[in-house]
Amino acid sequence: MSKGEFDLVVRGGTVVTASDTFEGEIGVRDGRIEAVGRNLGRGTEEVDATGRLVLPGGIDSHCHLEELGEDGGVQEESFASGSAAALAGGTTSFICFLPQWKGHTLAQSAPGYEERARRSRADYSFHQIITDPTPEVIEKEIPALVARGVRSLKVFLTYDPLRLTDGEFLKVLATARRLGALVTVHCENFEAIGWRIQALLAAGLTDPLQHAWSRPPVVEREATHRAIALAELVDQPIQIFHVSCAEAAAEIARARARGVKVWGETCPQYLTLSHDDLVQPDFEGAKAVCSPALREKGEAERVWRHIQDGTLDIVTSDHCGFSFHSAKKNPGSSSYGQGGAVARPDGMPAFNAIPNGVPGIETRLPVLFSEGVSKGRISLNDFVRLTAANPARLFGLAGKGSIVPGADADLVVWDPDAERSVQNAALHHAIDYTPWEGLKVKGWPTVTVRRGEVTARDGEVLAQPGSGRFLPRGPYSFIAPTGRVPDGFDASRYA
Ligand code: DUC
Ligand code: ZN
Ligand code: ZN
Repeated sequence: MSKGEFDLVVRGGTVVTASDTFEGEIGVRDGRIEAVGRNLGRGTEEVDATGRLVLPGGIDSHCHLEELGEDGGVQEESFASGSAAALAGGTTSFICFLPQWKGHTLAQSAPGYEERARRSRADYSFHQIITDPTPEVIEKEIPALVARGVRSLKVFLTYDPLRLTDGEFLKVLATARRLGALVTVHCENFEAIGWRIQALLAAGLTDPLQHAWSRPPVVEREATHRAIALAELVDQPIQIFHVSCAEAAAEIARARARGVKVWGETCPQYLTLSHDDLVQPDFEGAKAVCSPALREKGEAERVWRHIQDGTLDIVTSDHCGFSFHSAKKNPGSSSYGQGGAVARPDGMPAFNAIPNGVPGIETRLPVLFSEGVSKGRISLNDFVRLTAANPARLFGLAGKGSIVPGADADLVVWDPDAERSVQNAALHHAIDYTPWEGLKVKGWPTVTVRRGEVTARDGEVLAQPGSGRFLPRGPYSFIAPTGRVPDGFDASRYA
């Protein structure tokens, strides 16, 4: 192929960003967008987007890949398979989690994890999970980590080996404030869930549906309220992960109205699934066990409303690599559960031993597009904002999430009219099911470009393992504290 003016030109499509929709061509050189306009010169490679949309590559800022357990267990989804699924589904960058095992330093936890991540085909960054904020972790390890570009911490307010007490959470918030990092929070009340689990087991109620009964919306609402209140006390910006119900979203809206810097994330499962998915024959309800839990029918529509009113800023997958046969029906010692296995007469685990989480890194964009844009709940620009622009802005991913000269050439050519039925057999993840099996969707990605390279086309993944890049995140002003602390006393400088 003779050399063109650009390495790649995407032509003929309707370009959509978080703020604009226009007919245009995109010229790419050295992995970056060089020109956006009309009548651009030839590209060495050309992508025909006639009749299609051209969107910024998706950013999935919350997914679990190849996580290593202290017992030597590894989550089934590898970086190579999970990132193939990401690219096939139109996602060019993701943020996953560096684990901390309780009782261990960060350095001792999950050795070799960053080495494993280098197998990714998509670009990636990390959140650091903090389960044990010892003086060494707080004073030495977190500062070193932030300096290396890991600029967000994840804390859990539930799960036995992961959760923090309020006092520990305050220490993490104060540390993040001093260092200019964002704190992301899993909000559920651990003690309340434990109390409900014991009662449900004592009553002989052990089905997957009881997973939802063990952690109803009030449990999430209380923890969301508490997380925001403690963040407000410290004046540390936070993001509430995976909001599943209107009650929790309302806590975010109320806090925002009084000027607190708090953002909200939700996931396709909370916009499309319900208790009905937990009540399925042959133990298949286990496929829909995730936390926070799925809610009663009707709740999803209320969560959509909080997307529409701007309370929820981001839609991620919370992708988890637990297959139905190997993990959901045969739990090992996953951290994402609460309580030991109770034997049921059918040999299946009780609800509280089923590992929590659903796979969705590849279906996130098609399901959201179909249920959101195609069904008229959100606009095209909202779709881009929720899935690419806001994750980039909120997590400081410079050069990502937009289509402007100078940005990384991460693009998805999207067919808004393609009608598909979601089939696990056609997905690229390593998991043996999708909770959206058989869902009819309208809208599907056809070509995914990552830093100027065509990485997936019509369901075929072309990128090689190891072609993704680590994305270090430097300081960014969007997450600066407000400067308002109770009584004008900034305790985080001393604690
Ligand atoms: N929720 C899940 O469902 N799985 C993993 C972690 C989480 O918070
Ligand atoms: Zn979580
Ligand atoms: Zn998660």
